[in-house]
Amino acid sequence: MSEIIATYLVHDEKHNPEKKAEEIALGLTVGSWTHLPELEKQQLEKHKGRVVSVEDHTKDEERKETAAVIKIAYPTVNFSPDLPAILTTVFGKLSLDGKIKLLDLQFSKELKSFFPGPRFGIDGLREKLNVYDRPLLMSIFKGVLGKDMDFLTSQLREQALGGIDLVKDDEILFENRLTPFEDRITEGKEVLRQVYEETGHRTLYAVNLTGRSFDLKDKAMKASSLGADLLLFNVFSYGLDVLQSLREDNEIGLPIMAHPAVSGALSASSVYGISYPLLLGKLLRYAGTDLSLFPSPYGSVALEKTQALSIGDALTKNDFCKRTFPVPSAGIHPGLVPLLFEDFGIDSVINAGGGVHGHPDGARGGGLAFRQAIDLILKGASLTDAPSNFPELKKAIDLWGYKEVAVKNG
Ligand code: 1AE
Repeated sequence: MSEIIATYLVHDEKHNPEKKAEEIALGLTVGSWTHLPELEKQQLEKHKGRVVSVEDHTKDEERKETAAVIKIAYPTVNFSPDLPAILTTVFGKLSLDGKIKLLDLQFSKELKSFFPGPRFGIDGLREKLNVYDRPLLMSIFKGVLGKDMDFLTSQLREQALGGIDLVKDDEILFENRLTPFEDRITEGKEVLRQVYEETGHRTLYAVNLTGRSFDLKDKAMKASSLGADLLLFNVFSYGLDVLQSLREDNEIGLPIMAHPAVSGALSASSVYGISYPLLLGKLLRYAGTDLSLFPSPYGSVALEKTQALSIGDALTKNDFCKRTFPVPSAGIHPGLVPLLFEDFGIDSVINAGGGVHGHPDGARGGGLAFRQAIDLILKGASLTDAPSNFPELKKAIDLWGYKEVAVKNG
């Protein structure tokens, strides 16, 4: 029988995680078990949850609770093969029932076959850009609220001239009169075409797909017909299944970049919610995002390093589907490139808003400074070795400093 196995961290006030595990396994599947007549028990057998393990007990005397990691297997026959049904089964009412955090979900092979994974993934996006030998560089429009198309397109041009590979809308830019969705796509495309003709550098633009849920499909199809490069999507304001529907629609057929807005409300607590690696890693990848943004361990909004690394791992490790680009973000400047490269490697995207636009030479200088930092790191050099022909990097380091990677022993 096919199952999905959920791993939870529980903090049990009754100091009996084994009992708690049994209650979950039965409560979320067949309900009451012990008082049922024998015939009914037999009929329900194939629906019954199963306690796989209860481990890592630690009794917290002060808080008077016992922490344990428990694994419960749920028969896939209980639910339809979609994320709304899966999440409601494994963490529906349970998410409201005291201190419990969903750490991971192990999908059976059969269940995985109902999920698309990314349409393009790391390799497909590299092909679109024709860049194979370095981390990609992304920047974010900044200060565009209340500004018109002239402002937006000149900012786009400066970012592209700085050698940036991907430019994304700010996630807080919604449908508006001054920079309408369709104009952003068509005029942005023209700017990037001109820069490509002038420099040979290709930049792709991720336009923010926003609005009411039922309008998204038509809007995304319109974006596709206008030649949009990518869609930015605030997936946690809508739901993972909406992302999956956008991914699966062949008439849309565009790469999707998932923004983590709102995910902190679901994942930031150490004792409640859904773990970051599951939410921003595995589930986003299975649902079909090509790029996943998340806070790096270093910038203005930071995640614990182990959490950030686990997200990167979930997005890129061997699985049934294509790999998703990890995009560690927030407060990133060129001086952090060595650490980001050390943590996330070549198959990642370095992403900055303020660290590009706040450069003394503007967005073009900011982009160049990042590209110079990436070049040095790939050569195994230190950022302090910046030669005199890297003036933009030097200015960035003078302004924001830099962090070297600690030398490893042995
Ligand atoms: C984790 C998301 C980061 C993001 O969307 C954003 O706008 C970052 O801006 P900066 O780089 O911190 O200015």
